[in-house]
Amino acid sequence: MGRVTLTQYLIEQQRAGRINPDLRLLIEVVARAVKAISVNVSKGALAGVLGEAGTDNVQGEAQKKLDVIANEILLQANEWGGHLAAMASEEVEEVHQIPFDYPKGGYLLLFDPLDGSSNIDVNISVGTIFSVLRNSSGDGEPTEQSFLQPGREQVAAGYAVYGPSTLFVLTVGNGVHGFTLDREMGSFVYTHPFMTVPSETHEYAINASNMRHWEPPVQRYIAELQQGVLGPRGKDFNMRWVASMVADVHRVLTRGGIFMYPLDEKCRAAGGKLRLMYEANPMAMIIEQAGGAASTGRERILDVQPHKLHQRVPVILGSASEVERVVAYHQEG
Ligand code: P6P
Repeated sequence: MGRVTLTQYLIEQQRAGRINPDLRLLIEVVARAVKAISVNVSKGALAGVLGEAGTDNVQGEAQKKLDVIANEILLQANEWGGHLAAMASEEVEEVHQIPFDYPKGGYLLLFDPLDGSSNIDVNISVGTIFSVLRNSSGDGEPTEQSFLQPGREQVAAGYAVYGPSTLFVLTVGNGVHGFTLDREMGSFVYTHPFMTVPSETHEYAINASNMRHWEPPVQRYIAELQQGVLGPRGKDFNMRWVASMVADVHRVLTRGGIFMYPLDEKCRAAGGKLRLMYEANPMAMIIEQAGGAASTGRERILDVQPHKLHQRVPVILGSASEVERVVAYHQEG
């Protein structure tokens, strides 16, 4: 069989009635922006794009030059196509309106342009995460309120992971599909059809330095994993923590596992560490579409009713049986 590209996959999804031409164009434009970000990320020190930008983002975090570059690439790529009503970015406080001289469409695009960017300067994989909602504000200019829809309303979600290869992973509600960037051809090749999260696993991902801050259910769950074959789980487990959500979640999607950034005493006041609208929600849609589960520990992530565009939320996602166990421990208190 000849190589199928992202474009061909999207045309087939459109023919099957799963997406419309505007959503197809939206995803193709995001994928094109991802290619441009990949080129910048892969240049590293050669292009003077490493290091701090000298500015802070809405989260109060020091921006890397590549954070700013990736954000600009995504905003500029998506402004003119006529498929969007507005955009929201981790790097920008306010809703980004479509310039008045461009036509508007029916979708809202949210993204974390370069997640895990603290890893950039040490050459560790980073990624882009995006989420697509239908515009709920009619003909008026979209406001923050227009974006505040539960994750179950997403019509598409995906990420790019800039690792040894650049992968574009996407769901439009018909399973999860991966595409590998062919740098010579400049196209995304359909390499990972119907990705699924293995239900059983022996790997967990959590920042163990926060152990003393965790709530009892998480303390119990992790302690049992660490007791290994001598403990109630009856088998040994391995731990991984890249500190780049896209890299950690991609590993979970590819070979199973559980990824956890739970509520702890350090991040309790903020509601969690990871952002709901453009990190937790898109990853939760991907993981559920791949047969896994995604919870805050107390609630399905995709059912969380947002109250603020940049709000944070606890994240426990991956192999369904593991997530269900953690949720059960929260219910037991
Ligand atoms: P910590 C990166 O800054 C990020 O938002 C996620 O990509 C990652 O999973 C998490 O924070 C890492 O947090 O506390 O381990 O540095």
